[in-house]
Amino acid sequence: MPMKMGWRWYGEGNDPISLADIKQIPGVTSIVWALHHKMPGEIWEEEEIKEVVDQIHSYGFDAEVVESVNVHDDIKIGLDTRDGLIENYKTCIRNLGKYGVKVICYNFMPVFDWTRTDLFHPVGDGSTALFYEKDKIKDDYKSMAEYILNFTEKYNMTFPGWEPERMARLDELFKAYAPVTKDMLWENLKYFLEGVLPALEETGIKMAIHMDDPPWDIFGLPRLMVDEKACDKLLKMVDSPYNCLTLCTGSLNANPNNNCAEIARKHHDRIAFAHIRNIHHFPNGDFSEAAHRDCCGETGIIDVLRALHDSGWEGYIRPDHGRQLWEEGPGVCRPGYGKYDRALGTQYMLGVWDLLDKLDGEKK
Ligand code: DNO
Repeated sequence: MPMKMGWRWYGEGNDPISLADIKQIPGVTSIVWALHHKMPGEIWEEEEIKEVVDQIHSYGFDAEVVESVNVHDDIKIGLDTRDGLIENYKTCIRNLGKYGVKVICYNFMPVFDWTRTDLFHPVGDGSTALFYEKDKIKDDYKSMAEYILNFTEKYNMTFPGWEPERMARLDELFKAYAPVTKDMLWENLKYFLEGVLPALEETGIKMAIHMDDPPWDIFGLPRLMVDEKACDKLLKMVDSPYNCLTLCTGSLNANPNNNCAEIARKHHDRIAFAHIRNIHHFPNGDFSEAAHRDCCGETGIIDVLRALHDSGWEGYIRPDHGRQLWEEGPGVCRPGYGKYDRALGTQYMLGVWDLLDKLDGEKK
């Protein structure tokens, strides 16, 4: 079975890009979806799951990857309430298993998911991209969160991981995380994974942890999935084929010392899902997201694809963030999730993959 090309879709009425639009992109077979109205800890009911899966199937796509079922802060912090919340998570896994889901992407980042300081930063060719200015992410977590939340409010577009209800309790959350060291966070992740494992074994669903974005501690909050060593540790800590990675090249390579192709070669059998994104680094440590074409950034997109291809990898892959092109200004698309650059990125990835297939065929 070859790899399966996916596309993240935010759902009917919640995404300006329709399933009919996505259908016109050659090679996309899998819709990566979620119930975006759900708060962490809530049960995803069967009827709600069925409704979305049916919509996706009606266009001939599979609905086998969910991104994300978010993990409640109490589980990450290790509070007494976590056992009940883990039970709820297991119910979500079982319900998703009934509708053919094979992979759940999730993250274990305290408080914030992906973090950027500019969502529409000029790239220099008329397009814009997400940008990270290192000096702006120091102590003032509130102004960073305010920037993102003002944006979501103004354009009536909530972002997963940036739920306004949670963000309204920022001080409380920071206080609750204060005693949580990196070691404790690892322990809490292990406890969570061991807790959900029976539901994974029953349903055959793989949990694929997303890399931390950016891959370093921010605002004093510990971050775990930051490099190759962390991937090794995670996979060994719960050594089950259901404990997997989402190899997010853009997240990892925000630290230019991370070699994503090497991680792909080493752990291909435990990479259930790959997010392919290119990063351009500035000498002062700032970075911008870039087009998928290898030479537009320094992430090594061709090397990563080749590493996956040469290992006979059969997981799910999707273009991650793209730039915003043409009329895709603020309010027109979700930052990073416009239509055009992700479609271009898909074709670039498939072009590389098809050529690698052809070269292999010629060797035989
Ligand atoms: C950003 C995404 C992340 C990802 C979560 C997974 O665009 O890649 O928000 O979905 O971290 O839980």
